[in-house]
Amino acid sequence: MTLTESAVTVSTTAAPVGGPSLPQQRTLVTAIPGPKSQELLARKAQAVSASVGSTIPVFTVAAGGGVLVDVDGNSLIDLGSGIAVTGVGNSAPRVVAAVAAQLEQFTHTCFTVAPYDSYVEVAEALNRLTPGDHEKRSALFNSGAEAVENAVKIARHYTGKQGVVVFDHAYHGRTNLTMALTAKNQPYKNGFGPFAPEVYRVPTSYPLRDGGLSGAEAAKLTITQIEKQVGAGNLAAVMIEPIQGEGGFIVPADGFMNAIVDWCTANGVVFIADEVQTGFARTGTMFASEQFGIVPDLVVTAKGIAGGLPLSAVTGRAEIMDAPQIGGLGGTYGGNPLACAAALATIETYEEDGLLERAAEIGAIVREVFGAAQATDARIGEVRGLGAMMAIELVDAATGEPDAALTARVATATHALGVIVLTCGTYGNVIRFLPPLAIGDELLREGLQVVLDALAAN
Ligand code: PLZ
Repeated sequence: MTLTESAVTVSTTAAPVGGPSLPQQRTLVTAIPGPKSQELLARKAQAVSASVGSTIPVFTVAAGGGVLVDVDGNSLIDLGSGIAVTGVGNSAPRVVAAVAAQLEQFTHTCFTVAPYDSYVEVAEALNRLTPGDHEKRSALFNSGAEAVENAVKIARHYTGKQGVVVFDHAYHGRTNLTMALTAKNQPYKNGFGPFAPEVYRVPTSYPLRDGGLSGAEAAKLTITQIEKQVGAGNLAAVMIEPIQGEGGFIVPADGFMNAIVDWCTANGVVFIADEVQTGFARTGTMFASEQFGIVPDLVVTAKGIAGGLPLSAVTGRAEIMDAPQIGGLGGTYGGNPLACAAALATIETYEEDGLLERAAEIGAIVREVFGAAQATDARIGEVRGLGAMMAIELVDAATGEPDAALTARVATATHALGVIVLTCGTYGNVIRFLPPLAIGDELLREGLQVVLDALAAN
């Protein structure tokens, strides 16, 4: 099949323009997936590595606000934001305008060859927005995993030490070092070893599943394990997601994070907050660290930073960030001008459109809906999260054991009804809600009701 033929096959009508002006409604005109998506799925199977999966079996032609329109003309409610990326919504107007203008000027010089001001402006914004009023510096990269790797490089260089402590249920990426940092074997690590050395895993605080330890109790166990099994003298960094994302939207008990930060400070260990998923207004504050009252030495950001364009960053204490040799940090595309233009427009959108407050409102709605459902359905083991980063953990009503099979059935049924939800969790039994902050109340409530209907039917 030639390219022209295939283009004709999949678009008999002109694709709708994305962005918030798309009709904000759930409309199903075919089964999910429809015939055109099925045709593309067949081509995907022939052309794309079978190892690259997709959560939803439909192909996108437009998205914006709280909806995603597929190639068959179905309009689905988006409760995933492409895994917490499009907080400002897809094709958000400021982002589109800024990237279009930048496209007309120049697309690439490589910042480490010929610099440009938007990179500096993004760094200034990150230094202003991340927790703490100490002097900061930033460096820009492409993906979350790449920024995580660089945070480790910087911490090692600064401390002259090598060990890195990470936590049970952690997710930090899929590159070799970040696979070592990530906890879960399937699907992220299985068969891909050997993994990078000098990575040590310790328990986290998981109130539903650690017997309800207080934050202080959980931290004591964790710190004892670090001291006995690694030793502060060998440790460059402790890295943690303030709320664990892929691991199950696990919110640590009060005081846990503070105790870990205090121990790091007292022991010359760099504390790194991986805010790749929690960052940028998602939890109701610009960064989740703020809500735990902690000031990380380094903060890693990505996802929500640039409205869907690939960009990531490490931001932190100037003396740590400036430690590596000149030229020690870089990369061809890190802080690409299109991504920087998008980031500046995205950050302006969070700040000007009241999206931090909106994230808190969204969280309150999710908590209200599932809190009420939990009262009559013991399979909802917990409703948890912060702001617009919420989840339900599904369990066997009798035993409280994780119910991954139920979770998969509910997610599949929800997709079939035209609502995009994502699952997560070490035990595969968590449904997470990461709607675009641009979604309206009515659409959000409709999407959540569909999840409840799917749960009731399963
Ligand atoms: N740190 C906390 O959540 C990415 C992974 C999706 P990249 N999470 C989504 C998948 O299946 O690959 C993530 C994260 C945290 C780091 C990362 C890695 O970010 O941009 O995917 O490299």
